[in-house]
Amino acid sequence: MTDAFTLWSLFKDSTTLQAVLGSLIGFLVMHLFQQRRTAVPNMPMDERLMPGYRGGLSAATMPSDLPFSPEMLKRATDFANLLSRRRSCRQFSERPVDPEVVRLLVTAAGSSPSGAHTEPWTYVCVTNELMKRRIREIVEEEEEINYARRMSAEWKADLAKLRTSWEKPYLTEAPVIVVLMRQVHGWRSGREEKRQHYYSEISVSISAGLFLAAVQNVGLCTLTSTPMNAGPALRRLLGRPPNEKVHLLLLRLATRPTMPRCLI
Ligand code: IYR
Repeated sequence: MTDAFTLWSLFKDSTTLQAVLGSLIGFLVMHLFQQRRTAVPNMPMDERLMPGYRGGLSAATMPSDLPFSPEMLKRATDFANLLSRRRSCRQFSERPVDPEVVRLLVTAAGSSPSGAHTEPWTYVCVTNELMKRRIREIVEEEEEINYARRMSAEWKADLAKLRTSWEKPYLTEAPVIVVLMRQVHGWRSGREEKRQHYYSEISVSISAGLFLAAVQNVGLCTLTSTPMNAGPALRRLLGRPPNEKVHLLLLRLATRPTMPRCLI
């Protein structure tokens, strides 16, 4: 009791002690507040993406908690194996893909890092037969000129082993065509002021990579395609605004490819 009294008298008379304790309390309150603001919401991602679903990674096996070995090695091996089985396919099954799966694949791709977190991508998923036919017409019209005049002899020689040509029947066979648009810039406060997009090419390409991995993970296939000179007409067909440019065409199919990997 006497000790407590002495401590209190010391504290009461010392402005230094008061200042130290005050700072300590202030620091603790700030720290707690920050923790609350940045803490990952308790709800697991699975549950947020798909209510009722409780599979996937449990809290105990989130990547940051993985024991170094052997679990980490096993996961690294499994993932490398999964991705090494990816193929660029030009023959597609026409079986449709569940739209909810497509939405989740785009959600995965949207987790990509981007310059100043501007997320400069738009995934346009086309399943409509008429639209796919129009996309094919636009691409084939340009590819015919590309193969005839715009591509060098060296380029065509390098492609010979892949047996590609201006003809793209897979554009109407694939159940989904995903056109990945790059937003060259964005908008602030409605459409009044342009918003700068930093490293948009790199950001969109990283996102495309995550998309390919996500597609591979569900057993579907893609063909990444960059149809030279067809971008503006595709953008207009899809009704996308002028600040978006066609970055890539990503095609997806429902089943494994109908052809084995070209061993060359
Ligand atoms: N875009 C054309 C040509 C083409 C170019 C490259 I480089 C490839 O790796 C594959 C094809 C086409 O799709 O046929």
